[in-house]
Parts: sequence; C-alpha cells; structure tokens
Amino acid sequence: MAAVTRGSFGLFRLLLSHQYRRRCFRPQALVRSMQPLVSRCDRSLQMLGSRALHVSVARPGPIVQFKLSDIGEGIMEVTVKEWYVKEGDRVSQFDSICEVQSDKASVTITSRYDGVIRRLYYDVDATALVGKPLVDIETESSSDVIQEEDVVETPAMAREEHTHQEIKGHKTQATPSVRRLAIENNIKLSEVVGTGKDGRILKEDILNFLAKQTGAILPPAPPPPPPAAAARPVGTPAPLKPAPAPPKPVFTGKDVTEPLKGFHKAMVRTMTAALKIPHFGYCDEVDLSRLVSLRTELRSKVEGRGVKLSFLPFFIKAASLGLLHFPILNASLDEGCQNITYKASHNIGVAMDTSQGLLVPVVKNVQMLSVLDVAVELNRLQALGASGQLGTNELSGGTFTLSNIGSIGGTYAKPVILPPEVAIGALGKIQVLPRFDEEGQVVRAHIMNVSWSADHRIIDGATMCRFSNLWREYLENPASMLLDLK
Ligand code: CAO
Repeated sequence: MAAVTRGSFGLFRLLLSHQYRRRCFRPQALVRSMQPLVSRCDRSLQMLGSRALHVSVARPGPIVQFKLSDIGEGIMEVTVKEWYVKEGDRVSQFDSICEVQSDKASVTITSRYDGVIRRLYYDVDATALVGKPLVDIETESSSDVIQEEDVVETPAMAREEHTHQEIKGHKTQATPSVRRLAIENNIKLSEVVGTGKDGRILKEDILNFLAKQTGAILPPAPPPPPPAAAARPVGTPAPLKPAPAPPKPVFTGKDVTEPLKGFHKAMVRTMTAALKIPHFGYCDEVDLSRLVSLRTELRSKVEGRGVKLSFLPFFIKAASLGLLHFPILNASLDEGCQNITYKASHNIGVAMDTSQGLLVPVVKNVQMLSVLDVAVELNRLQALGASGQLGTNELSGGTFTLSNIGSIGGTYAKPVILPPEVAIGALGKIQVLPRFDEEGQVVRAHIMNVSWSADHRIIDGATMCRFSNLWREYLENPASMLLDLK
C-alpha cells in the first residue's frame, strides 16, 4: 500500500511540477491539458487524503528548531496571533502551525516537516523575531520523510520555507492537500477566495483560480440569484445599505491599555508621515442624476454576468481619465523633495472598511480597464477584504486614492494623503436634494460632495480644481466618458 501511494504521489508531483510549477510556460498547452489534469488531480488527491503526508511507521528523529524565516517587506518582527498546534501534536508538512501578523499583513506559518511539536517558543500576542526559533519539531526519521538538512537552516531552506507561507489578511482555511496543490502551482492561498464553509478553500477553488489565470474553461458556476435591482425603475436612486447594528456597548469598569499591533501600527506610521505633507483641501458637489439612471440601467445586465456594479467603478474610471490630463496628481515626490516621478500606471487605491479595519487595496492599471473591468476587480478585492484575505500584493503599489465614505454616511470629509501619493479624494453620500435645472425649475437631483486633498508642495489649487471639474464633468455626463475610453 505504501509503495502504491508513494508512486501515486510521485505521479501527482510530476504532473503538477511539469505542467504548472512555472508561470512562464505555455498557457495553451495547459488549457488543453486542464481537464485530464482535473480528474487526475482528483485521483491523486483522494490517494493523498488516504495516505496523509506523514507516515504511519516512523522512528523518532532529530529535533529541529523551526525558525521564523524572512517574510519579506523588511519585516523583522511579528505578533503571534494564534497557535494551531500545541506541544505533543503531530504535524505533517504544510500543516498550519500558527498565524502571525506584521504591521503589513498576516501570515500563516506552515510546517516543513512531519513530526511532533515539542516546544512552542511564544505565547499568543508575544512578539516573534524573524530568524529566531518558533517551534521545535521532533522529526520522523523514516524512509518516507523528506530528507533535509534538518538542524541547520540554509538560505535555500529559508527560501523554500517562504513559499510555504501565505501572506494575507487573515487565517486561510484549507486542508494540507489543498495547501500542497496551491504550493505546487505557486498560488498564494491569500489570493484565492474560498467557497467552502466559513471561507474554507476547496480544491475546486484552486482549480478555478488556476483556470482563470490560464484561460482554461471549467464548468460554469450556477447563475447568481436574480438581482433585486432589476425590479427598480430607471432613475430611482439606489438605497443606502441598511445601517448595520451598532457595535455592542463595552463596559470594562477600568482603563485598558494595550500595545498597538499589526495594521494599527502601520496606520500610525503612514499617517504620521502623511501629516508632514502640507495638505491643500478642495470640495465641490457633483450632480449624479444621470449616472444614477445609467447605473440602474446597466446594473441588471452586469449582475447577469455575476458582477455587482456600484458607483465606485465609475468614480475610479473617471479619475483615471482625469489623471491622463493631470499626471502630476498621479505622481510621487522623493524624500528630499528633489524629484517628482510621474507614474505610468493609474493604480487607484480604494479605502475599504474591512473586517480588519481600514485597508486600501489597489485597482491596478485602471488606465487600461473598462468600467466593467474595474467593477470585477473591485468585487474581488471586496470579497478578499470581507474574508480578511487582502495580501501585500493587493495592498501595495497605489498611486492615487479614493475613499467612498459616503457608502457608510456623511457628506464631507478631510482625506489624508497616503504617502508617497500626492492626492486623494473622499466621496460623500449621494443625497436626493432640490436643485435648479437650466430653465430655473426646481428638480430632484442626486447630489454627492467630493473632498480632495493634494500635496501643496507640488500641486497648486488651480490644478486640483481643474482636475475636479473634469472628473465632475465625466460623472455628470457619463456618456462623455465613452469619447475618451480607449
Ligand atoms: N452614497 C450613497 N450610496 C452609496 C454610495 C454613496 N457615496 N456609495 C455606494 N453606495 C451604495 C451602493 O450603490 C450600494 O447600494 P446598492 O447595493 O443598491 O448598489 C451600497 O451603497 C453599498 O455599496 P458597497 O459598499 O457595497 O460598494 P461600493 O463599491 O460603493 O463601496 C467600498 C465599496 C469598499 C468602498 C465600501 O464598502 C467601503 O468600505 N467604504 C468605506 C470607505 C472608508 O472607510 N473610508 C474612510 C477612509 S478614512 O478612514
């Protein structure tokens, strides 16, 4: 039995490594081979499931100090958020050991060894240092255990360990075999939206993710339920989301002091740097009546394709069209204030109220995207944000930011620039208000306020105002966007 399963595992590895391991391979060949692979993976995974990754006959081997390896981004220390194992637990390769959080993202640390956990070096909430031991694992010295230079960690091992860690916003749930499938295909679990119970990532999610990347066609997902929006008459404003229940009152009876950690620490650093920038503020109101009608018209069609179309994709695309005319707003200033870099890509960050607090995922290369493309990407980012899975990839590289605080409420804001960017806009809530039309008649209008902040060291008020006027024109006459779409 052991020989059979070992052989099957070899086949599985061979299939995956030959066909999928590298990203720079031949996508067409992969598309052709996708279907047979799916069924072969099925078989291999079933066999993997029965085999498990550790062996049943094992002799105690050396105790390995499993160190926290470099997780990139210059991170030197992390907070241990949760242990998934305790001393005495048996672990297999790729099993989750713990969740750690830096000021940039959360990371699941997975085992590189089959063995028994002999020591946990930190308590929950303690600070763990990169390069220092995290756990001791008594490895299994059997012929089936992957032999590595167990006790001494080499740079190559550290690199490999890095590939076993998924940078993301929160704990990802997946079985070891699914984790292995992801690792074999160079897929970060943080980039995969899990469709299983409580967001668990299933084998199908990995295969779907892979198919999306390669263009392979998998059976279509069941159609989404008919959208309620379709029944809404054209021109009727979209209602605001029903207000969520207010957070429960907290009575502690005493002062509570706790250290700042994770994303809060990052916010302190970014906002402290931001306040060194002299902000210029500029506000205006935008009549979105036509856009409200247009969105209502398009919404059901877009939702028929499984995509939710809010107002934000239009705001983002209009900003990108405006940035083409005002590249200085899509720029950065170096630390010594000697050089301005005009960014080629319009990577528009979107302030997002997520399960982990404020995060700013980025819609990249908006200059090359349609409104629908932007909506699709926003949907993806929102799904990742809601499940706490936004990773470094989604959260970095922004060149300009929009903050739609109006989807929660409020009319005006005073947005704070996100360095090294030089401009940001905050959008208030869309309200139905009386306004005069061209004939001087009072009409119902859908009004939204926008508040811009710009780095006054390099951007003058007139530039900000002209950009805002252009952005407003696109949104007040959304058909005009068509003229400038590539
Ligand atoms: N005014 C009124 N209604 C709005 C609106 C606005 N400005 N913006 C969106 N809405 C509506 C949407 O149309 C949607 O209604 P429908 O379901 O009928 O379409 C509803 O509000 C919910 O929208 P949404 O939030 O799902 O989607 P979105 O694309 O508009 O916004 C996101 C996405 C991520 C920006 C938003 O959810 C969010 O997190 N906003 C908060 C941003 C924030 O915290 N800013 C502060 C940063 S500084 O601390």
